[in-house]
Amino acid sequence: MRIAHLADLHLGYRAYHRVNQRGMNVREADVAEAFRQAVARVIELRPDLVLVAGDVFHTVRPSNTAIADAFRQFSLMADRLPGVPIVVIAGNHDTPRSADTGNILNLFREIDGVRVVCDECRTLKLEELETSVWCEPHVASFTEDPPRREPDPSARHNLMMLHGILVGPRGAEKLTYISEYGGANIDESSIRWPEWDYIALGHHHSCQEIERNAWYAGGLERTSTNIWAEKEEKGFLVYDTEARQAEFHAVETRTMVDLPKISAREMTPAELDEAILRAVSRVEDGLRGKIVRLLAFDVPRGVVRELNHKRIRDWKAEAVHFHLDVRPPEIRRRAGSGAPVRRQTLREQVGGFLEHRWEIQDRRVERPRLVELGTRYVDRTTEEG
Ligand SMILES: [Mn+2]
Repeated sequence: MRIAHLADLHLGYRAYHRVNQRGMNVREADVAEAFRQAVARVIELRPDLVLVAGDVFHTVRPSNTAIADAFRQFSLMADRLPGVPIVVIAGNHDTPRSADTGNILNLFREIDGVRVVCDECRTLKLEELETSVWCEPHVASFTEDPPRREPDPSARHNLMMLHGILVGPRGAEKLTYISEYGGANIDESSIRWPEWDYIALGHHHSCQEIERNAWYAGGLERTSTNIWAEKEEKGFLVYDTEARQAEFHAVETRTMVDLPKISAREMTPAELDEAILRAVSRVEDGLRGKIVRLLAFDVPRGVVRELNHKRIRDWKAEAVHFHLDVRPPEIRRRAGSGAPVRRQTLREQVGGFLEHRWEIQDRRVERPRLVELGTRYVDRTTEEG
């Protein structure tokens, strides 16, 4: 049996306040386009089964455009692959905090051939394939006691699909960055790995083998909290249960360029400007249509002020996103090992997390206010000892 395994589509994701000719956020359009490509490719590949391991949508309330687009693509896939079951579970992004909000993924139940599991663990029996799929959506994993994950003895093939972050030696070794906060922790020892023909994982945004029979498919576009950690190609997997082998199928994504870092120590503004210009000119065919980052370390505030901001603004206008990430000199202190390190204070960690990492799902929350409140609470606990 050949299984197409997709995950973390994040349809409706938006970033950078940049719109295309049709008035659509450029990144939202990119994500939709990556999914279109993936669907077209899945249709060509004619798998026996399609698994979508959570985070179909980036938010609990995606835009109408994102919903309509997703519905169209799932309908197309179901229509072109008659008799091929398409099984979808909810991830942390498309699971509302309150049960009475209802899950938008349930809409896809209207499509013949699509099955959706949002609210609890369920074993789906796919008679035509003599296969059972243990479906474990985010809410079901997000509990203190892990569910008892049992293969179905009456099935020829037993598959498992879940969405979360593996906690244990495999996760520690193989999940090298945090895709996103807010995922369920899945204790590796609660899974009896060899008992399953395939384990389709979602949540980690890079394609990653965990065991020979267990993979994260990774996302189709770069939508992690820190996209710069997603250097690899994006796409989906086709797993063959007989050969016990996974094949990766890449999709085309927006070009992302992370320029070599500049160490600006002792540089004058003119020298740093020159170094920045040199770095940016190295981008082949210019910045247009690209997401570009340039990191410069050890830049004092006074130097930042005197940089050529007009030119930087032009680059920002040209690229889809140009991020000149200028960092001030760090206060260093010697640690026991002799290496110069500076540990962040708890206040800085909390502030940084809320400022850059925490994904605000509720529009009423203002980020500056959130950061202010978070750091104030830290201060208060410190004061109270
Ligand atoms: Mn995700």
